[in-house]
Amino acid sequence: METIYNEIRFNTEGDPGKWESTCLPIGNGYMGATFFGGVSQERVVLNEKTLWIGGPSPSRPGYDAGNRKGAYKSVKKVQELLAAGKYDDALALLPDLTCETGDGFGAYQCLCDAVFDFPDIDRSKVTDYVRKLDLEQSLYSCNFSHDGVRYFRKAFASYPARSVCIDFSCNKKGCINFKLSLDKIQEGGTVKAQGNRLDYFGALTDNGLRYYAAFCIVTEGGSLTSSDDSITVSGADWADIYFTAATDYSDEYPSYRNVKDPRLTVDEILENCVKKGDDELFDEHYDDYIALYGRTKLSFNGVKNDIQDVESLLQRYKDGDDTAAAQLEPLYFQYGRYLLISSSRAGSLPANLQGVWNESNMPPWCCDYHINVNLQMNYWGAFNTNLAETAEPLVRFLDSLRAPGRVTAKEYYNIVTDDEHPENGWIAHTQSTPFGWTSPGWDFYWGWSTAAVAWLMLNIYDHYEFTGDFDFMRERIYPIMREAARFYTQWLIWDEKQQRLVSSPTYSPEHGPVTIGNTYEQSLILEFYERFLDITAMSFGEQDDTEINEKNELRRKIEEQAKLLKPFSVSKSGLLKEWFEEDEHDFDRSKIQKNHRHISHLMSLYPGSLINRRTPELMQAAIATMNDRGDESTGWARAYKLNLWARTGDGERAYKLLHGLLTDCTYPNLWDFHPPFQIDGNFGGSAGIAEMLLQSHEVYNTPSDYVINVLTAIPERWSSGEFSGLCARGGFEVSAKWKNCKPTEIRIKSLKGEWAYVKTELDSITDDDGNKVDFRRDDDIVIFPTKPEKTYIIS
Ligand code: FUC
Repeated sequence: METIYNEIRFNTEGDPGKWESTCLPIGNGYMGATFFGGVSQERVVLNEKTLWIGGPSPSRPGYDAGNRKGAYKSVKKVQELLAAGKYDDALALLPDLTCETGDGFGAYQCLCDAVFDFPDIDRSKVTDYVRKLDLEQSLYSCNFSHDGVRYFRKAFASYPARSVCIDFSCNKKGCINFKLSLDKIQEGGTVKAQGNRLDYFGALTDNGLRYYAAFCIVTEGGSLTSSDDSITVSGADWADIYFTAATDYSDEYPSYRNVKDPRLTVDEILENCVKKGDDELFDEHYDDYIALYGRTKLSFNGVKNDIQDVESLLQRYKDGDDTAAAQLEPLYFQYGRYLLISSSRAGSLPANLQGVWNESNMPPWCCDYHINVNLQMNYWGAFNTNLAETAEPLVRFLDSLRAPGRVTAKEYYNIVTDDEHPENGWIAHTQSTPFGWTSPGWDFYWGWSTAAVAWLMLNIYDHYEFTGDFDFMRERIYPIMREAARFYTQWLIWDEKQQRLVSSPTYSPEHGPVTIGNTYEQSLILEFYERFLDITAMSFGEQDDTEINEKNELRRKIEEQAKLLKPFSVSKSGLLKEWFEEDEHDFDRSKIQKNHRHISHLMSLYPGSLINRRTPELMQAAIATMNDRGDESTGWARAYKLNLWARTGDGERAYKLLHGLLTDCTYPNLWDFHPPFQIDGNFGGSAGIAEMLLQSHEVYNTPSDYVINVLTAIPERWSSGEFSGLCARGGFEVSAKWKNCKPTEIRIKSLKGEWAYVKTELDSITDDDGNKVDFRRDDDIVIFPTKPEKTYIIS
């Protein structure tokens, strides 16, 4: 496929007062940097992902992540009162089902702004200005002409070098002049310039977390002088500025600190940067980045994506221009992938509500890890868009929540881990933090979400389904899932009236009444159970009979419980019920909002799979539900609905949602907004585009016979095109070309050597050596065996 230049380009400077809509972001998972491209002053907002207030602190000796001691007694009472129909009495107890205190919840902090002043640049004399983010190289640049000189400013964030590298040059010797200083530093922080280094360090006043950041400037020609807190470069030919930062945060419960002085980390990194130099660092960065980003390509209707600035692109898109659509949509798709690579790499925390980018010390929702949709959505594109490595921080984060999550399981659910019952169950609720915050929120009516963990288990289970990496699953994923499974098996109770096994109390995010066994909780637990049964059908090399018996006993319990969860029912008006009790005469409708952004009863349409084309009645009820809820909403909710409609196979409707996301919920820099800026919509939108092009959640026969279904929800607007390198469950990389909305060629690369089940009318299969491949056809599905690393061409 021809190279496509995916760029986000502006012909105007950004506005530091409008950070979330005009900046351009780079990141390496650990750190983020956002640029505005100011010609006489460049302000760079800098982030280090572990710089959080909250958690344990000398000033908060009793920190217990909000857990309310013995809250399980109130939970039990609420269960009994709800079962007895004493609704008001149950509600009166809900304040006991919240966290004891919000103190220590904390917030993600902004490290500081780096301010580059260019005294000799007069804005009024600047011409031919362009600033852009080149997604193919993960490279920010800002170039312009001034007084007959062409200036080039570049920056990239390297994962292998764990640094941000900024480079200033121009086409005339001796013209690089600037002063570097810092702004918006943390309270009590120290800034010290000496020689070519500017260091900034301190400990957060809230929790004593130590941080260290430093810039190292290398120049050619001219002079470099440092004052107390700034460095000035005059008359240089070029300047390279290396930046890095670290904290003494560790994800280890309960101290959440490591012993290494962050200064040592910073010194080692900068030494390496200086040794390598900008060119070598860029090559190393590019190789690392392209190995991930370069796996997937997408183009529609033969249109190339190598032109004009993003503001006019968005305007033309809004005006209905077809070419603009065929440029913007693949760009948005790739931007989601770029943002994920830039904000989620092994070694740091997962992408938060703003990825890794944050200009405030009090960001919206503290920039935390919301797990009643947002963190899950951040990783929806990790597997189908071929970026499995970016999910490692998520797996690690969930693992780190197990120890504190056991305390919450004990206090709120009476599920106790002790010597006799090790790793006996962990749980977390709507919001979590790097300091193991797993207790419910400070208000029950958004803070309680027992099924959030079950939902996250679907995310990490997908790692195995898409990559087939058995060792990673056995060692990293399975222990997390097993402990979550132990939790739910002990939590569910029998409800006599409903004749079901239920989670109770339940609250459908974030609206409606408190009920017993709502669809959100019941369906997510069942989705999780089904997956758990699938993976535990395999042997994990259990060491002895005790382990085998334990596993079998857990499986037996889950098999039994799965049958009794009965998550779905259809209301009198033909909608999928969000609340089981919906049709009862005394059902409390006062808190229901018809167009509420959450549509949590459709979890089994997406990301789950229990509602699919083989369950036509439920599918019909789900579609009626989506129509009833409407299309307009906040950014992430539109991205969710895009994925939901894609799962129904309705390409036109999915496209409408994508169009709305891009026109109504996207800033000029292509960040998604809620408002405010929230990155989940970017990730969900990118995943949704992939979901329209390729689905693999439906099975042919047994649980692992995933059917590869290309162009599942293809709209007229994408009548011809090609994609390469999307991923399907079962361990396949899939590419396709199509015309008139019908595939002309499908290429399947097998990773694991599983049988392939491909839904297609095409009738000839060859392998990559040109040999004809025998296959069996069952109706619209072709079935053939594959070998690892071989590619099969269906035409
Ligand atoms: C959930 C949503 C809100 C917001 C917040 C971060 O609680 O309901 O809309 O996205 O997460």
